[in-house]
Order: sequence, then structure tokens, then C-alpha cells
Amino acid sequence: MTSAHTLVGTALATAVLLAMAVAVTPYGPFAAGATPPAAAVTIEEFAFVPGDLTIAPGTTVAWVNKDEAPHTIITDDKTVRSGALDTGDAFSHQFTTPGTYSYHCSLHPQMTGHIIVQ
Ligand SMILES: [Cu+2]
Repeated sequence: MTSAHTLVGTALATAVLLAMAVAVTPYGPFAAGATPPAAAVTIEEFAFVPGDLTIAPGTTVAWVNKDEAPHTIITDDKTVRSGALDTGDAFSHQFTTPGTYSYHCSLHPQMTGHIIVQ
């Protein structure tokens, strides 16, 4: 009977729609808008890219080393410092206080960058 098939089809469609509605409903700590802002700096060819990065307070910046050589991230005031990052390694830091943070690589002091929090 075609009417039975239609009924099953409608029930399936309703179930799918319900599942989708549940999937997009904000819930708990993963509610929409609660995802902390993030930004990335890549390290390549002995340079930070981008060299100057402007972010909003609360943003977590992740540096990823794409060079063959190890690199570090250290702010000039030494309040933020990573260990040596090998190829593919990452280091993250959340910046909460507005200001301009100058940093460099301790292994290659000519490598410099700025995180501008505003
Ligand atoms: Cu370096």
C-alpha cells in the first residue's frame, strides 16, 4: 500500500528533523557563543606569519612550527614563554589584558613579532 509507505516516510522525516533540532540546540558549556576566540601564527622560513597579529581580549593564540629548525616563543618581558618547538609542534597562550606584546625566538633573536590585544 502506498499509504503505509507514505506514513513510514513521514515518520522518518520527522525523526530526522527532530535529530537536527537537537543537534543545533545550544547546551551546556558548548553553547553557541561560548567558544573562546582563537587565532594562529605559523612559523615558517624563520619568520612569524603574520608578524603582527591583532586580537580581541580573551583570544587564544596558537603558534605552529612549520620549519625544519626548532623555534621558541618568548615575550620581551618573559611573561609568556614556550619550550623549543620542533617541526609540527604548537604552543598556545590566551591573552586577556589589552596591550602590545612584543616577542621573539630565543634561538633566532632576529625573528620578532607582535600580538596586539585590543
Ligand atoms: Cu627560531
